[in-house]
Order: sequence, then structure tokens, then C-alpha cells
Amino acid sequence: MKDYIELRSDTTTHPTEEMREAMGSAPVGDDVFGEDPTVNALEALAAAKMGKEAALFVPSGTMGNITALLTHCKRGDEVILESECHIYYYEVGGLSALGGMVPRSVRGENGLMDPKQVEDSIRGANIHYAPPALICVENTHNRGGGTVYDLGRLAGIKDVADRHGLPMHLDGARIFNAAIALGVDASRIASYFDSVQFCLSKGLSAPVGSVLAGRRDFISRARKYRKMLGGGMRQAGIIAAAGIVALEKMVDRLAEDHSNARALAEGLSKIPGIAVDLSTVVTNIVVFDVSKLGIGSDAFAERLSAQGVKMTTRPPYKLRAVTSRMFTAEEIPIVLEKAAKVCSGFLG
Ligand code: TLP
Repeated sequence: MKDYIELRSDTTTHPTEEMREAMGSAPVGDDVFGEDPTVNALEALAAAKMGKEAALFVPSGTMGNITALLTHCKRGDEVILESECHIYYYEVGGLSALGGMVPRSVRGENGLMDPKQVEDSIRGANIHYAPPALICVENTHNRGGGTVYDLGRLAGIKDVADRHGLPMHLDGARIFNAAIALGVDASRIASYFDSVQFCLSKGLSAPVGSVLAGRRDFISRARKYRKMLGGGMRQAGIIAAAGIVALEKMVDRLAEDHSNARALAEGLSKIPGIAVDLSTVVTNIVVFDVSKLGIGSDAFAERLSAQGVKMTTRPPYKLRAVTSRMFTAEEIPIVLEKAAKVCSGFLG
């Protein structure tokens, strides 16, 4: 019996039994010496899944992104990214604090930039400007509501990048959710990018870890930055073992999280006082607005939590529900009933 219904994040997923078994029996070595066979196996598998030459196991998505940015850019370089993307919004300003980079943000629609906006943000050579050095894309886009860049849009941005000689980094924390929504292999999405970070510890349910993938020379340089950031781990095979199970066994079931999110969003949209843009709900994230109730997101989340349903807030008026293995279809009507109850308290 669960204490509460978990919709805060897919980061809350616990490892599966199979992961725990694999972790218990994983062969290990010192990964800073490159001698951990399980980490090496995970990196080879991850590189193959992304269609890249090499990959690097990192403790978190945040470290994967900052490692990539440090490898692509030098101090004073400009990084073009979307204004609500995780690298800009949620990574503690690491690109500037640690890398001396200057973000140039582009306001996308539900997190999605279009190629022309990216092109317009690239400034020509001028003594006053920080030189543009990298374009970052987030797919799926977290704050956009789990929205997905289709391949045409990615090809358009890649075309802009090529014409300006700029490399591209993908924050693909949820690349497999994007791949399922598009009905393509994740490597198709990755093919537009020089580097890709994706998370094992979100919907794929591994307890820890992300992977950065790219060309072999890029990954050997990234390995040095990971060490600088303190991310050189030792017998990391213990956690990499769960990552292998995540990649081999946990990808296809993400479709179930998508259909649960859709059903949840449709139900929420029918509750007086709640507004949901259903067109954005294509993966495992539902963002909804409670401003019509005359209260803020924190007040709504507190009352919902008191009813046993946990979500995160998007202040001032939005909340986010993320579906994962920690949430089942049977819980959808319960969440809808509790949410309606909270709303009715404000509508009189
Ligand atoms: N996102 C977390 C929070 O940090 C907001 C979540 O609950 O969604 N890129 C994207 C697109 C992400 O959503 C996240 C985590 C990361 C990177 C960072 O991954 P971690 O948490 O492993 O550093």
C-alpha cells in the first residue's frame, strides 16, 4: 500500500528487481583507469543506441550537460538555447559559473524553437559580441510540458547550425520518450547532434546516472572535464549495471507512461477551474493551470498533497504531473477525484 500517489517526477522511479540483481553481481574495476567492465559495457551500449562512436557514464544529467558544454566551448563563448530549457533554468547557472559561457536565450513555443528564431539569434562577427559557439536543444522539453521536436524542425535547426559552422548539443534527458512519441529510433533524433546527454534515472528507472555520447575524440576530451568536475567514479559498475538493464528492458514501456499522461490530462481538462493545453501532452508530462481558482500553484499543491497526491509546482499558477512506473492507470480516477475536490473548495 502506497503512502501517496507519486506524480512529482519520473526521477522518483525505484530500480527494478532485475536491476538490483544485476547490481549485486556486476563485475567491477576502477573506472578512472578505464577498467570497469560494466561501465565499459554500458558506454558501448549507449553509444550504439545513440548511433555515436563513444559514450561517457556520468552521475547526473546536469553533469552530462555541463561536461558537454565545457568540451564544446571556452570562456566567453556564447551558447544559444531556449529560454525555459533545463540547462538555462535549472542547472544553477553552471554554464556561466563554471564555464564562463554567455547564454543567448531564444523564446520557443512550449519550449520548441523554430529554425528561423535560431538563425536570427546568431549574430555576425563584431568586436562587441561574444562569439556564438554552440546551439543547445532539449527534446523532450521539460518546462514546455514534455513537448517534442519533430525531425523536420531538428533538420531545419541543423541546417542553420551547419551554415554557421556551429556544433549542436542535445539535452535528451528524455530522448526515449521523444523517440516513442515520434515513432522513430532514438539514434534518428541523435543524428542531428554532435553530442547527446540522456538520463538513465528518469522513466528508465535506473537509480543513478546519465550518459553523454558523441565522437570518440569529443568523448576523450569530455572524460577529462568529467574528472575536473569530480565525476570520475571508481567501481561505478555497480550502478552502471542498472543502466544496462534500463537501456535493454525499460524503453518500450515508456509508451504506457504516455497513455497514462494523456488520460490524466483529458480528465483534468474536464474539471472546472483547471485549464490544460492538451496539444502539448504528447509524452509523460502534464502541465496545467489553476489561475481560475484564484489561488497559486503552491496552495493547490499543498491541498492536493493533503489528499495524498504529490505534484510539483510551476509558480505562479501552474502545476506539473509526471507519469512513470511509480504511477498506475488505476490511480488516474483517484487523482481526478482528489483534484476535483480541491477545486470545488475554491469555486464555492
Ligand atoms: N529534471 C528534473 C528537475 O531538475 C526539474 C525533473 O524532475 O524533471 N535535463 C532535463 C530536460 C531534465 O528534466 C533534467 C532533470 C536534467 C537535465 C538533469 O538531470 P539530473 O537531475 O540527473 O541532474
